[in-house]
Amino acid sequence: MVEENKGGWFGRLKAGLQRSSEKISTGITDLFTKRKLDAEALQDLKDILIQGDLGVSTATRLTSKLAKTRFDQEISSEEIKTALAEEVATILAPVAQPLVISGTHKPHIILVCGINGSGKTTTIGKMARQFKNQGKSVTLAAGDTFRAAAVEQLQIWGERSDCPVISRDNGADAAGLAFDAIKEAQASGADVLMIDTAGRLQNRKDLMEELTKVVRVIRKVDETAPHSVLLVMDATIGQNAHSQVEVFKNMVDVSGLIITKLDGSAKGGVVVSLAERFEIPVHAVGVGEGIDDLRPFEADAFARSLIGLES
Ligand SMILES: Nc1nc2c(ncn2[C@@H]2O[C@H](COP(=O)(O)OP(=O)(O)O)[C@@H](O)[C@H]2O)c(=O)[nH]1
Ligand SMILES: [Mg+2]
Repeated sequence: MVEENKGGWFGRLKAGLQRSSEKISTGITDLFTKRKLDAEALQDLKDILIQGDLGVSTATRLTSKLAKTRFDQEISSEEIKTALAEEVATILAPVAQPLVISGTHKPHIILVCGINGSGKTTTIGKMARQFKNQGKSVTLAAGDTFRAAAVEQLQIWGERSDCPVISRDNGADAAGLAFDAIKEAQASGADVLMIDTAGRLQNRKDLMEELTKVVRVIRKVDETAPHSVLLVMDATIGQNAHSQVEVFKNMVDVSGLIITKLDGSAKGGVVVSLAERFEIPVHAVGVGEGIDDLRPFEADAFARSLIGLES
């Protein structure tokens, strides 16, 4: 994805995560103005992390780690934050993996799923632009045939990023559309095909079945595909993200996550608990609605921003 100077990326991320980091950072500062890291302080610290959406098990692990080296010592808020940020970065580092288009498959087929409103179509538009900037040819498939205006929305993104959009009428069979899109992308020699899907609500069994059907039909054309299955998730949902990953993982082989709306979400800490629990790569994060507002996910920058440290 787009190479970016670290300062720019960090500044943008930090601004975006401000509401998340405020809770954690201010909480820690209030808690540790010359205080011993005793059992009570550790419990308070754990509560702050849980309130910051890191989840109970991640918060417990982080505080136990701190206790191992610093228990009963006097510790400043800066020291706590630095140590925590390091531990958070250690959890995030293994999942901070950019999406790689190897060039082995032509096209590299990317299936994009996630619930309604999570940011799938927007993310596709942003990614299409990045691939184009890397000199790749990209085709988009308007696989959300369920919701009115979804096709039109993808077409607008297609125009912005100068990529052809393959679509059918509203209510058409999504699997059939995916089939046609692969054939067309193959015929035109596209490097990347991104397939949008409808927002599969967790209680809509029919839509769930549609998603697995799309995958079956894709495999009929190319048995190695889809080469990437991206789950797009909205950071503002906090801990509910866990059940969403579960549900989608059970339906399709989720190969990577994109976390959107980190600008202005107070629940960015959920990314840490997702990383620890699922170990699924996080390819990128959305920090705004614009075409350039998709950034690579960097463990250190994210950890320090989340805890409220300077770069
Ligand atoms: N602030 C912000 N808004 C976003 C981001 N990603 C998507 N959105 C907005 O979220 C809304 C739903 O996005 P959309 O792509 O239509 O979601 P879909 O239903 O999953 O396809 C739109 O208004 C987008 O502009 C992001 O990273 N930050
Ligand atoms: Mg959409």
